[in-house]
Amino acid sequence: MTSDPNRQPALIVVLGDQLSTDSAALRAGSADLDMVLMAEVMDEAQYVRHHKKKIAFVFSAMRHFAAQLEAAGWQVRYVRLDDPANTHSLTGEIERAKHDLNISRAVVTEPGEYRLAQAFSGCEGLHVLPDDRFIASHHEFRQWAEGRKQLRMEYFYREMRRKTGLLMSGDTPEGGRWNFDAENRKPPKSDLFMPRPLETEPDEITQEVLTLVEAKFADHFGTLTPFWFAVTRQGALAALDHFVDVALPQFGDYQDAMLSDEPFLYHSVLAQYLNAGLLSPLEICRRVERAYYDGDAPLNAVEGYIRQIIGWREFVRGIYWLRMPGYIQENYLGAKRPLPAFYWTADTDMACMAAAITQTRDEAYAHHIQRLMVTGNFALLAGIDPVEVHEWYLAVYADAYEWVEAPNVIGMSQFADGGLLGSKPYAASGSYINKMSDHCAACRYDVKQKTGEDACPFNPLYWDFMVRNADQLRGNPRLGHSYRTWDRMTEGKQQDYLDSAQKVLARL
Ligand code: FAD
Ligand code: DLZ
Ligand code: SF4
Repeated sequence: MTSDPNRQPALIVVLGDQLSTDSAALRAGSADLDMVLMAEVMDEAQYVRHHKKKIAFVFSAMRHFAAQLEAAGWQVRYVRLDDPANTHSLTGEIERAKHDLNISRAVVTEPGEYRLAQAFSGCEGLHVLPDDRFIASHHEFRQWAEGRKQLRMEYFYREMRRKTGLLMSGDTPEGGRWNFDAENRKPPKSDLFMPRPLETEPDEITQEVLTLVEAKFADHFGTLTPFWFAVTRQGALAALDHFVDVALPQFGDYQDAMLSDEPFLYHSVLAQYLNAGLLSPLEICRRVERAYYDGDAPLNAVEGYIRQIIGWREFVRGIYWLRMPGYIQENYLGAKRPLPAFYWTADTDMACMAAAITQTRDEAYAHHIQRLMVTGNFALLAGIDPVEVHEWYLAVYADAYEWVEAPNVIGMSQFADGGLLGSKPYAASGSYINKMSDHCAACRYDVKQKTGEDACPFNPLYWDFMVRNADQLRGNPRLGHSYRTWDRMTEGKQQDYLDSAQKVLARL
């Protein structure tokens, strides 16, 4: 677009999760000629009722990014939420800007969510460019997926290792293996030194946004302050360095551990920066890889971390675009129960659930195992409608965008896609949570009791889930052991489990 000296000015549309100066749309534009459009709109803040911290993070990062573009010489039309002329939809703002500025051509990097891609496809004169901030394009993923009976992340991940050269020594993976998870996933120890993610002091721009969010979104879920997320690329880079220095070496060992008073453990808490465009996946992985070659972090941690980003993150994006629009409606197990109110209040006697939800409310963050094996596991066992579960996850986490959240929830966590993403449901009784956390010691329920009023609710619910869904799951070879255990129980014991589960479900 820059090469034609006679071309007309264009509108370069930058969305709230496209805050990268090298996004496709900005690369296609010219600071001398074109106008950037950014808009804070109610439609995006409320298509699910996002956590207050998430809205504040996105708005503040958008405002800082607009200032950065202006400093670099771009003209920016920045529409604030409280602008009286705001139409409160992105398509409305594109049309309004085109009209006001007398511009007929607009350019945008493809949005991450299907609903917005659909809305943009109806906008005349809007050119959508592929989002090349990912390692695999849609086309590459489709080609890889085509003709495969099962899509398994591990094989896709190896392709991404070969493509990027990360942790590769020629054609061979570093250390002679692709995956070092056998050395990871230790239970926690409470005397571990616990790092914290880097905390950023809110500046004037962020303070103004916090006031706005408190005024306009007072009834949304979540605690707004203290607010410590970075809101600039520079701040996000500092958070990356901090993670590599203080937490990465132990990331692998304690990846699946949970401790009541430690919301972050050795996790990076970078997903919100990465998904908003403040960091790129490859720069994170190269930084982490360097720590390994410099002898600052062990291979099990570095390989495990890189796998999450070039493996899981790319893989779930591929699945999303392969299977939308139907994917978010899938309900293989026919789960229909409404989401219990305590997902919003944390008012439950289950200590593990109360810890995960309280922390989600306060930080707009929970780490992977809390999302998968606590709140996700409970919803799966209790048979909660996957659409309600999906909408909860999309609303409550600062890193949540549908392209990454939906495959994790609908596929990995709720098995609602029937096993496209994962080979078996992540269903577990209380003993898994007891092994990986310190929650059970302080719980009103007894994790060792299998049935009855004081039994850990996860225990009877696990068997109720297996029995309820036997038609769909009994044939799964990875669940053979569980069904054989069930079959060996006396009828009386089986009935005790099912009766206890009904009591738990009735209380929901
Ligand atoms: P770390 O544990 O430090 O991991 C490093 C990075 O790897 C993350 O920042 C993230 O970019 C990537 N990553 C790790 N696991 C996954 C995964 N399964 N899928 C995609 N990327 C991954 N991640 C999101 O970014 N947005 C979501 O909305 C989201 N929803 C989830 C819902 C459920 C039910 C589950 C089980 C997982 C979800 N995840 C989601 C994946 C993962 O839980 C988060 O990426 C992670 O907890 C973010 O925290 P972190 O940055 O400290 O990650
Ligand atoms: C998440 C979000 C929020 C809360 N607000 C805005 C906004 O006001 N303006 C905007 O351009 N983007 C916002 N976003 C990010 C978008 O929802 C995101 O671009 C789409 O979901 C596509 O991934
Ligand atoms: Fe959670 Fe059950 Fe342990 Fe209580 S006993 S913390 S409900 S796993």
